[in-house]
Amino acid sequence: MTTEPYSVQDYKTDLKPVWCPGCGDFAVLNSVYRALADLKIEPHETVVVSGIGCSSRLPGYVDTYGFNSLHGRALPIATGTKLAAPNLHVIAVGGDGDGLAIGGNHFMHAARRNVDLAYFIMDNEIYGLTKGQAGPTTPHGDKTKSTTYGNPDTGIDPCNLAIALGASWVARAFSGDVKGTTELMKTAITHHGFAFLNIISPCVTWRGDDQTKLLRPKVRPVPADHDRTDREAAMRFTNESDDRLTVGILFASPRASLLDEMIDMRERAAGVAMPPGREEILRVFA
Ligand SMILES: Cc1ncc(C[n+]2csc(CCOP(=O)(O)OP(=O)(O)O)c2C)c(N)n1
Ligand code: SF4
Ligand SMILES: [Mg+2]
Repeated sequence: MTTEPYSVQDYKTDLKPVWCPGCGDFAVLNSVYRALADLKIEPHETVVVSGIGCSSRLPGYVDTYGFNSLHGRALPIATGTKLAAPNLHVIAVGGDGDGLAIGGNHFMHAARRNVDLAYFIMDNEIYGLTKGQAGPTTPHGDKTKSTTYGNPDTGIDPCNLAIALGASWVARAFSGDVKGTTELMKTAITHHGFAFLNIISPCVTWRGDDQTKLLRPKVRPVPADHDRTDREAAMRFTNESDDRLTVGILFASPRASLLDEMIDMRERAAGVAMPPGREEILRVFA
């Protein structure tokens, strides 16, 4: 981090986003710019890694290091990046299909290992780039290009999954609320361990205007008295009833990250004491 003032403009590339007008991902991108500017994170201290999908185009629009990789492979690449360069802020991004279908296995292991990175899913409940097939978060009964009579599968709640898998920080956002999403991103980026933020980001092309119209009135903040260290309480905000979409930090329970554990093992094996703090850990790996 730096004391230099950074503005949103400093994080923009010359590429213009090619998303459809009205796509929720524009607002997500704005939140990323604002979060990085507010945190005063130097562009060269940051890497944004994605898979493939409309949402996975995002690294091309952010003037940090970036990697638009393979479908479903954002998390293993982000994990390798963090282990090889622990001083970098690693942010993985992508779609619901990318992260929960083909990439679902990697989601499981990044969460249980508590890899020290932030992961933002742009959840439009559809495969946008490939023209509107149902995906893992498509609600039961919804008609899509691949489920013309209605989706026979039950959609999964990504936050429910993340909490169950061992993520140490889990939150939900609505892309239309740029301020709220920005604040959640800032906390996710500075969290020590695996921070998962599911951002509901409507697809106007394959889900129509209805998705935004249906979702916006359901959005409500997590109650002020919610104990975010309570796993069971957090689970109650997942798989919510049809008229409610709670946004905010659902679960936060810090624990040793993968990097901490690896250093701990190495120090134990060498018979020397574990370095006391985060700065020490980063210095050992630098
Ligand atoms: C190995 C592989 N399988 C399938 C595809 C085709 N494919 C590209 S993007 C995509 C789904 C994208 O959906 P999502 O991740 O939800 O992103 P969105 O476009 O909705 O933002 C698929 C199936 C691919 N590129 N590579
Ligand atoms: S197809 Fe959907 S997700 Fe893709 S850019 Fe267009 S509105 Fe966004
Ligand atoms: Mg999608």
